[in-house]
Amino acid sequence: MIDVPIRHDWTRAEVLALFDLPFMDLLFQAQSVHRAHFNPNQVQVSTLCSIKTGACPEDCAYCPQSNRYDTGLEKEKLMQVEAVIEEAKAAKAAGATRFCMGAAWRSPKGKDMPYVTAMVRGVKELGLETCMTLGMLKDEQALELAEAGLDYYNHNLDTSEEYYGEIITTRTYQDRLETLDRVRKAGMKICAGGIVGMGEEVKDRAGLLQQLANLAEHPESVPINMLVKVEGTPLADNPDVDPFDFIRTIAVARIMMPASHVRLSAGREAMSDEMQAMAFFAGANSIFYGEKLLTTPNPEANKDMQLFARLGIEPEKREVAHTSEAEEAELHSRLAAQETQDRFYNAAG
Ligand code: SAM
Ligand code: DTB
Ligand code: SF4
Repeated sequence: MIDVPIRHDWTRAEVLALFDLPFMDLLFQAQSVHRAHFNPNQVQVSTLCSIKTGACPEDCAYCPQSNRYDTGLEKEKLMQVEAVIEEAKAAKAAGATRFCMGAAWRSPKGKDMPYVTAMVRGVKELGLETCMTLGMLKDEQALELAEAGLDYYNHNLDTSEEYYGEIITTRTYQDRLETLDRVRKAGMKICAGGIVGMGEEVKDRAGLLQQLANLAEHPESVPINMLVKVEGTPLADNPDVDPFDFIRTIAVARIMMPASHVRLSAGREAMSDEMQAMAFFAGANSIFYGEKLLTTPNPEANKDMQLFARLGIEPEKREVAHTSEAEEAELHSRLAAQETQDRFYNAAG
């Protein structure tokens, strides 16, 4: 087995050189790296649930949930905790090991926190891994989620820093990096990736992956989404991505972040079985599973299971992640330090 170092010092030229490799050379390298860290015949399965849908104040040009675009989406209030737990039970029964709860928020409000933390606790009790994506977080919100037992927080960089302003104007790239930093400091695992097909160039795909791989620790989960074109959004008429260019992005992500799960995320509804198989060969080892992403369709669960069977892929079992006493004590001391700091600032301000 090859020895694959985990690097955090990728230059743009090195990343572009990977994108420039002949396709077969790139795929061979990606598959070799993949085998150094993972069983190539296992894919992790996560199910998404939109816990609060639509009416988002942000202007992300790809998103059907932004209130700036008329996409015909029915907005919905924050779901009841019990209803979310019912959805999680169904996801578990269908074979998912992680339940990802997404909210169309710029950031959660204080009044939302008791509900979302109750969702985390309830879903965790079912024996599922938990993930949330709620927008930008403050320090204390990140700590509250970590204390509730949230395993992963998803917050995507979406694209390169240079192209970002073409897609979103209501929050900065730096805002996103700061939220990722807070998630890490609170002790949660990071899920961060981006979207291919927004009109970006290869250098922007390289820039996105360079940012992610040069973080102090690689995100444990790297979702690579293919743009789902939704009528009414500014990107609705974007040209299709060349499937090979999409696969190249997966392969480069795999090579740069060898021990991370790379997720073949949104966009599978528009992909052939052959394209998905090629994405798995390029190193993707996670999918969103279940007939809906947040608001748009995803392949039927039984269709995915049939594809897995045809490829000899088995769903990855969940990691048994018991929090050790030492980790628990460390989390409590971080929370106590944060409270002291808050009291100090409140008294000072
Ligand atoms: N509102 C929160 C936020 O933006 O951080 C969480 C939910 S948001 C829908 C999560 C991610 O979904 C986005 O960052 C984006 O990468 C992805 N996404 C949204 N709409 C998409 C689309 N039409 N196609 C592909 N990915 C999309
Ligand atoms: C991610 O990278 N992709 C997911 C998840 N993280 C939250 C969301 C995809 C959303 C696709 C459009 C929709 O269904 O609304
Ligand atoms: Fe809102 Fe998230 Fe959609 Fe952006 S991606 S518009 S923040 S729901």
